[in-house]
Amino acid sequence: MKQYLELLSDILENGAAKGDRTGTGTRSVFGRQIRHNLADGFPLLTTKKLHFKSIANELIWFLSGNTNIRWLNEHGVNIWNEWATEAGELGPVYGRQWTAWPTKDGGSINQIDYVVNALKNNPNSRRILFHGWNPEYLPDDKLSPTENARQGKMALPPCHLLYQFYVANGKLSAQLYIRSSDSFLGLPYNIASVALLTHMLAQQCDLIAHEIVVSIGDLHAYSNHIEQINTQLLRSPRPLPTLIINRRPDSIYGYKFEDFEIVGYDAHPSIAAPIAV
Ligand code: UFP
Repeated sequence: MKQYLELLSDILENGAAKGDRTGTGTRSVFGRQIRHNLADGFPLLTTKKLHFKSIANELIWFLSGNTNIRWLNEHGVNIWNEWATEAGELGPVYGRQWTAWPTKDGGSINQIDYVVNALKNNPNSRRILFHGWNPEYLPDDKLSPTENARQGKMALPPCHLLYQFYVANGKLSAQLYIRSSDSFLGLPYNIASVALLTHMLAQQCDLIAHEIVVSIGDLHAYSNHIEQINTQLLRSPRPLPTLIINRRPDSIYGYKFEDFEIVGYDAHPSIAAPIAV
């Protein structure tokens, strides 16, 4: 994950000072990309220990269509707590749009079903994608995340929002577009998450997981993460771990955290950093 460290240096060297919604202040660059061949290992950052359990359970939660943090909390994931209402609701965020995009007649569309079906039956298609950006449900900037969720809007608009898949020679690649990326806290999670999803889809569709491409719009470092970023830049990346999936569930919705095994994850210690809400 040398490319990740290069992006951090790029932000520090070339980033424009930019104010932001959270009032924290950032250094920011626009339009960057990371590519990784999954045959070279599972892209879980080694210059800082990541909590793979949170990444996997969050993805399982997205795929279940759930938008309440209670299930996450029960499964040891607390990354969404700051944005939820007292009842744990986040509004129609990721999972809702992925699996039940609301339609004008009161029904819904499962975009994940569409992707699985296309990968199995029409792998040459150039239309194999799902999208989280549903303008009708975006939050009102003047209201707090929790107030938006109370009113049936998303607490936070999607950051990782467009997932496109590509099949050639029996190999599955994925490209993810992230409109806004917290380079220190969010990006390592988002990279591992799209890699895991690609492995799961490959298993379900009898394909070989190949390359992930992560394209980023506003890539930023918060002003209160600079010290942590510098600490990380002094560390040397180690060999990547391997992902083993122990079971083949009946569908993309059947995975459990226990199905995944990360082998050989030898990471530098974790680095704490405040999250901008
Ligand atoms: N963010 C990520 N990745 C995510 C996620 C959020 O980097 O998966 F959900 C960060 C990006 C940004 C903030 O720093 O959260 C969202 O703020 P905004 O909506 O103003 O871009």
